[in-house]
Amino acid sequence: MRHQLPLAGKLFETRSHERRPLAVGDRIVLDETGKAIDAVLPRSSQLHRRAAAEGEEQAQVLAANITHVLAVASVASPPFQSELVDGILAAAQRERIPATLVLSKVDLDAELTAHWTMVYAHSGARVLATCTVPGKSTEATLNELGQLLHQNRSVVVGLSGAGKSSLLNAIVPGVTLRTGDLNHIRQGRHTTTHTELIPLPGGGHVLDTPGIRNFHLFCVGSQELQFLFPEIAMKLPECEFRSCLHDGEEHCAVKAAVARGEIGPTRYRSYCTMLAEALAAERPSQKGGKNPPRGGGRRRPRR
Ligand SMILES: Nc1nc2c(ncn2[C@@H]2O[C@H](COP(=O)(O)OP(=O)(O)OP(=O)(O)O)[C@@H](O)[C@H]2O)c(=O)[nH]1
Ligand SMILES: [Mg+2]
Ligand SMILES: [Zn+2]
Repeated sequence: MRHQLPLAGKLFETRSHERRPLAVGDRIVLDETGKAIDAVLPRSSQLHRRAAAEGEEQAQVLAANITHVLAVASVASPPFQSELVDGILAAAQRERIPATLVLSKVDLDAELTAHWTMVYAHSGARVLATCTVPGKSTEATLNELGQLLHQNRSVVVGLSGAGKSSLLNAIVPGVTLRTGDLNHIRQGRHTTTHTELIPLPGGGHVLDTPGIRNFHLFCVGSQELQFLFPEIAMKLPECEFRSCLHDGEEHCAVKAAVARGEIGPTRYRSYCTMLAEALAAERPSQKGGKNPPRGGGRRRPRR
């Protein structure tokens, strides 16, 4: 059953760092009349990004109280977008929410499927390659995904047209979400226009979301970023300088691993882009600089 309830005015003041005080998946408390939302209970987890707003930085919470993030990215049509995927995976890592990367539409390009599977092998996310086209569908990975969905409260995120709703239609019996025409999507029209929480027969919940074009982390620190890319974090003990941020230092184990092909160049590029943004936000001259500058201790040798 669906109800529309107003929010108590105080929620707009106490949660001003968020663009909206309530997110899909939130647990709420009603007031004594039972007709208005009085409080939002603390979240066990949230997937949030920097809202594209002017003025003070605000967070947009895409989903609250989730146990699984499903990033869907097509290998072709629309083309795979590394920065978007890396932003989603880093945000999940930040909240310690297990993530799965679905490489969708694998019927369109086997070579790219193999390439991206390899790039994300050490990203901390489970990688599943899928196709939902009748007659060519990937039964094993769709079944595996079905199991994951039944055990979790999952949020499905990705570019418009990546095939998020098609995936849920193929996996969940009885679900018939509207799916899009790529010509409409190319003109900037999303097929799914609001986030929907779908209870699954047999257990679990899924939140299908409208497509997003970018995913910038909200208020992330320059020192924190390296830990959001597990394949980078793995190399840290080998960098010569303890304060190495892996963006140009000598004797950097991360750069060496990129050169040897152990870390994907697109993953490293996404890290460097996020790092540059975080450092710019930390500069003291900038308003809203919340984190300490990285300071002069950067070249401290490890021993
Ligand atoms: N070739 C191929 N096309 C697919 C596959 N899965 C989905 N599509 C097509 O991709 C288009 C977009 O699919 P949707 O499921 O609507 O995409 P979405 O990610 O939900 O899009 P938004 O709701 O706009 O965010 C549709 O035309 C689907 O038929 C697949 O495995 N292979
Ligand atoms: Mg959709
Ligand atoms: Zn380094």
